[in-house]
Amino acid sequence: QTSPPEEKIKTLDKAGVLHRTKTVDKGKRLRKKHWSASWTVLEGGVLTFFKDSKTSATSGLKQPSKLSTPEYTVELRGASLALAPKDKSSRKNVLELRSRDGSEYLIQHDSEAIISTWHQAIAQGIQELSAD
Ligand code: I3P
Repeated sequence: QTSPPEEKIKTLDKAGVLHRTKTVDKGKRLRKKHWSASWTVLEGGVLTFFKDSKTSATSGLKQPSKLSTPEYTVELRGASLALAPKDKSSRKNVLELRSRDGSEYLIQHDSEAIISTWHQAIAQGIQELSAD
């Protein structure tokens, strides 16, 4: 018995609360970093950062209509992801995501295990899209 190829199933890849900040907007470096905790969803080749960390995580799953509006949505097609160089932040476990439109985001969590699963999941999302 064979199971269907996993990449054809569009489903929720991952969701959770991460710290994130945007550092470059379409090629323009932003002056200040504004770190915030954000409900973050990886689904169908798109990474979505919601405005807050709580509303969506609790009521949002039961009542999707109550989901707060996304603050940033990042198309993973053509994006790249790496551990952020030390000079980008004093925080630990920071990932740097560059989107195809020239924007950059830092993504952080105090837990190395949690950031490592996000690293894998986002990298896999990017890889699957480049294979199309
Ligand atoms: C920034 C704030 C950021 C910090 C940034 C500071 O100060 O403390 O958290 O980034 O460091 O400039 P302010 O609140 O006055 O804007 P990290 O936490 O990522 O280190 P930076 O100047 O080295 O980017």
